[in-house]
Order: sequence, then structure tokens, then C-alpha cells
Amino acid sequence: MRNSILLLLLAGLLCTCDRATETTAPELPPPPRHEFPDDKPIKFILDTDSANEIDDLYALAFLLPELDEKIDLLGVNSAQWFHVLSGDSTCYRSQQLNEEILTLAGKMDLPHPMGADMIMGYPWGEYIPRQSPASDFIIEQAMALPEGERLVVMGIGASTNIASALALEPAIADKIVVYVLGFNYFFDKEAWEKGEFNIRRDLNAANYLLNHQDLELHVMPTTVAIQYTWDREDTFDKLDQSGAMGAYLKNKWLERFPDNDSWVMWDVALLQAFIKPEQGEEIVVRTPPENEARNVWLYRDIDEEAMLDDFWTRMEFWQ
Ligand SMILES: [Ca+2]
Repeated sequence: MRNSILLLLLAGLLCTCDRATETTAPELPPPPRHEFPDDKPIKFILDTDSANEIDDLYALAFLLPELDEKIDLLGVNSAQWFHVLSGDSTCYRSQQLNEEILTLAGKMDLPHPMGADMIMGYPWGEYIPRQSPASDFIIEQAMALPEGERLVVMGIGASTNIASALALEPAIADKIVVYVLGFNYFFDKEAWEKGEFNIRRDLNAANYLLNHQDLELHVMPTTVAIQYTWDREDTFDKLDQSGAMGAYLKNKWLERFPDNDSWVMWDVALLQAFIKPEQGEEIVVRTPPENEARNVWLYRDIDEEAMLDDFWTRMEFWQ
């Protein structure tokens, strides 16, 4: 009897080993990575839900000065961030703030198309694109590129406009490189988690980007961006020396989060890591198991101290 049990246990162990061998995921090719030429600025579109939180506006204040020869800013799209507590017209509210900050910066001549006010598809799924001036703008700019060139679309809110543009005009997949701020990623478990604000705001759009085999996708998870947490007192001291833009940003913090002694500058972390690749470390990770199997780029770490120095150096522009 004892021998039979031993044999059964051994058989069970062997089966487990077999199963483990069978389920080992096959190797996948590395994700694409476009090499942008060093001698000219990268064409760039920012897609932002600026009326949600405050960090989008800080990202815009960093991006708008024409100090960086690396970026050729083509336009700023507004994005929705609708949820049960958000109130309505979230995209319109983002649009209003984009126009407010562009006016303050004297840059209303920069294209700033309005995005879609609803998610892609339906609340239960599907990928029906949500056409808007913002999705049209992404398509128009991508299709106007000479053969072999690409532009960057950075989404610092829900990915509705970006995914809709791809669904409306699949030919842009090899003309754009997409950067998004979203998802949680747990490095110890090598696990994604989609219960994050931007992803929840349009899960269909997020899945559409992950599933798109031809798309070069870079993800800054919030579990990494959280390192870029700013102290309020230090921030306000510096904003007081940053002219009308500084006063505007300080006021937004006070209006929205009067009781917060610190704030995470999620979106600014992604923007700065893109502008200075040496301040962000990217690794290759496999998409979540429920998505199409492929590899994408994911930030593992940022140099938040160097970023902060750069931010305040850039803000001298507004003095
Ligand atoms: Ca945002």
C-alpha cells in the first residue's frame, strides 16, 4: 500500500513536470525599435487628459518652451477621462485647459484638436474606433511623413484617440511610435495589472494597443512613475520664481489638491524619460496572457533626481 502511494506521488510529480514543460511560453521576437536620426527633431504629438489631476499641465509647461531641439511638437490632443465621479464632458474640460495653457504660453497657433468624449467600443468590450478631430490629426500627420520616417504619439491619459486612429487607418502602425503612461507592473512577479486609472478609463483602447502586433509600444507603468513624487513646499518655492506659468501651475495645485503635501508627477516622468533616454531604463516584457503574445518596451526605473533638476532648469524659460 505504502509503495502504491509512493508510486502515485511520483507519477503525479512527473505529470506536473510534463505540464510545466508544455506550458513554457515560446520565445518571441524582440519588439521593434525605430532609430530616430540624431540630426533632426522628433515629430511629436501629446495626447493629454489635462483636466484630470494636475501633472499633465506640468508636463505641458515642460514641453512648450522651444528649448529642446529634440522635439518638433506638432500638436496637443485632448483626451477623455470619464468615470462615475468625473462629471460629464471630460474631454471638453481637458480641451479647455489645453487652450488655457497654450494661451498663457502664447502658442494658440499650435494645433490642439479635440479628442473623443467616449471610450473605444462598448463598456463590455470591442474595438469600434471613436473618430474625433484628434484621431484625424494623428492619421493626417502620420500619413504626411516621408517613407521610412516616424512620429511619436505620447498618451498621458486614456488611449482612446491613439487606438481609434490606429483602428481607423491601420497604415499608420508603421509610421508612429506610441508611448503611454499607464498600467501597474510588478517586476518581482513579472505581472501586469490593469486596474490603473488611465487603463480603466479605456480598457478597450489599452488592449487594442497591446494586441497590435506591428505597433512599437513603450509603457511607463505607474509602479515606476511613482518615484517622481514632488514635495509641495519645494515645488511652490520654485514655482514662485517661474513667472506667470509658475503662478498658473501653483494655482492648479491649490485648486485641485489643497490638502496634499506632495504629488506624483506621473506624466512628467514619462515625458522626461523619453526626452532624455539616459534618465529612464527600459526592458522588454511580454504582453499579459490575455493579450496577443508579443514583446513591448516597459520602463523599469527612472532617475528622478536628475529629472527634477532638469525640470526646474527648463522652468527658467518662464521667468
Ligand atoms: Ca494624465
